[in-house]
Amino acid sequence: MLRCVIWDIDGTVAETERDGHRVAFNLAFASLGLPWRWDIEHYGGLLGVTGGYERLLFDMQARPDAPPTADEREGLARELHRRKNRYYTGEVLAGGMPLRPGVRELMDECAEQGVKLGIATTTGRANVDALLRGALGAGWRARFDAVVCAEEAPLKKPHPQVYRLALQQLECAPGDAVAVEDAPNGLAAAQAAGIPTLVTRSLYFRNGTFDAALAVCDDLTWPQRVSLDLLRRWLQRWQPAMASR
Ligand code: XBP
Repeated sequence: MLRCVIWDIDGTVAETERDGHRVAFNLAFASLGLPWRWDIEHYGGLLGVTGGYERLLFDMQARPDAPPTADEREGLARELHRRKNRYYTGEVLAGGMPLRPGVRELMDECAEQGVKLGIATTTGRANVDALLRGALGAGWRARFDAVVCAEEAPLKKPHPQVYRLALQQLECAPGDAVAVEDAPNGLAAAQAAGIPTLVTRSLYFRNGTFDAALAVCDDLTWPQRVSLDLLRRWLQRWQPAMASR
């Protein structure tokens, strides 16, 4: 029985990467006088690394002008990440970042039908708060029964930690939940926690292959509106298929 829908944030609930986090990273580089800039294409490649701090450290490996020692690189990455999050929650989200099509409708339907809502994300709590405050209003937190962020789940996707914690807080078995994700690392994390996963491909993962998904769509209204009824029908079809493997 479908009891919970657990949402990823970046790329899934809103298109936050290209015009949100990426722009804020570039503001952080500039604020420290660094010549580094992440263009749209380069950032797409970096999205294979989840977590902004981890992404910064990864990118520095290929930069001859990055600090020479691991300690210095970690210090710089921490400072850049702190600044990036400040720009993201302040300047970048100030203009408002809309929810992706169909997200609000599916969340509302869950609330109407008593299906719990959870969040499982590798980004920080302040980033989630700033995004959802803008999109859902100051009372957004009351809509969710569990909100698990980087602070509680330091092991980043594709590690399943964030999903396991969300299931615990929701008091929900993996087979009674559906995860909503946009990217291969997210799908792998939810799948490793045993949760059937709907993939709503984001800008950067339009051409991704998501063979293990419950279903794949371009957004929650295309090629058809994803309602709770449709999720339940997909689940009925999917569970027997999984059990017979
Ligand atoms: C999203 C990410 C994050 C954001 C920025 O992962 O990879 O790193 O880009 O987050 P997911 P930070 O959507 O799979 O949870 O706050 O760590 O910079």
